Amino acid sequence: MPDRGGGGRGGDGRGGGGRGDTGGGDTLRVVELAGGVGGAKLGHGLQALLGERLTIIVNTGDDLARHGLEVWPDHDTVMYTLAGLDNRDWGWGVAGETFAASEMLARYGEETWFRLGDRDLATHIVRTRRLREGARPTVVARDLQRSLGVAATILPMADEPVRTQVLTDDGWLDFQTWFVGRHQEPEVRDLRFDGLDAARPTPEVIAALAASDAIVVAPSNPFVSVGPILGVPGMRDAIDAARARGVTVAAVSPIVGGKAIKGPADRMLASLGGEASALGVARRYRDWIDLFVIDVVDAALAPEVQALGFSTLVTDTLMVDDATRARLARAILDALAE
Ligand code: FO1
Repeated sequence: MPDRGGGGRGGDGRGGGGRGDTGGGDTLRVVELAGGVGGAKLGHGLQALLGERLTIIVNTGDDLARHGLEVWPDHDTVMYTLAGLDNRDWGWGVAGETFAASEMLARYGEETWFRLGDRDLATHIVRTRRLREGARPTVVARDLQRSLGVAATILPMADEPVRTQVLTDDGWLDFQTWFVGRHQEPEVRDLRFDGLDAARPTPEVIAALAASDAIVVAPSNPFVSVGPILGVPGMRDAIDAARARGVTVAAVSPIVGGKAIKGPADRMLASLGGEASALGVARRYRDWIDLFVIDVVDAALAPEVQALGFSTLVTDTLMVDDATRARLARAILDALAE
């Protein structure tokens, strides 16, 4: 592995704490498009520098109902991470979690392969009550975040339900049934996003994009995290309108050295067409991204990525702790502020 001294413009690892330094980029109003773990880590780094000037639009296609409760994995992963409550070993759920309720659910014959911890269940109980009382998902999300002290704003991409389905040799599977229930093992032949055509960006999403100075696409799965967000009718128009007024869209490659840091993005790139490399992702993003952020491991790909029309930032994109989360955020904001 090359020296991860920070590479290109990589920052100095400061970041963290409130406004960060007065370096470029901290006054920017930034919108991050995010899926689960990768989006949460970068969002944590961005929040350390931007505070309430950060808005994160999260994918809702992974959402599901369990035990009669509404569970929003991507939203909750981002929320817990930005609240400093994230389980660093798993990347999802709450640190120090217990599973007493889950054990009791199993005794009643409930399926517990999708593991819901005791603290996590509190989130689903409050959320489900509010939704049943008629509150909009966006409003419920915001109130949960405020209760946990999250400074940034995390917005569901739409308030209408969207459910990702995965086609395998065993037929169509709900996303979490494939991702968790089947351990991502069956090869993905196709994807479907039920409800996507009837979904619309919320007024809050439209307003955040209209007010943004920069848009950052997290190192999330281009198919099942970024894909559904972009697929919401009207979302691309809102992003294109931002670009037309000079907003730069930066995307961080979710593929490093031909591999996904976490999750199935590399295998999906291979099985759904495309190349499991940062270049393969760049090709998918080429008509709406301005700046492509690649890891130092893939520095040799920079000329080919630039040939696609992108500017590139080569830096250390591995986020293994608070400092490296903030360093990547700093490097991106500095590049965006240029
Ligand atoms: N991922 C797992 O691999 N196993 C689980 O049992 C599991 C439970 C779970 C509960 C709540 C939640 O918000 C996320 C959970 N995840 C679990 C992660 C989740 O499946 C993925 O992180 C996202 O859907 C992908 O972005």
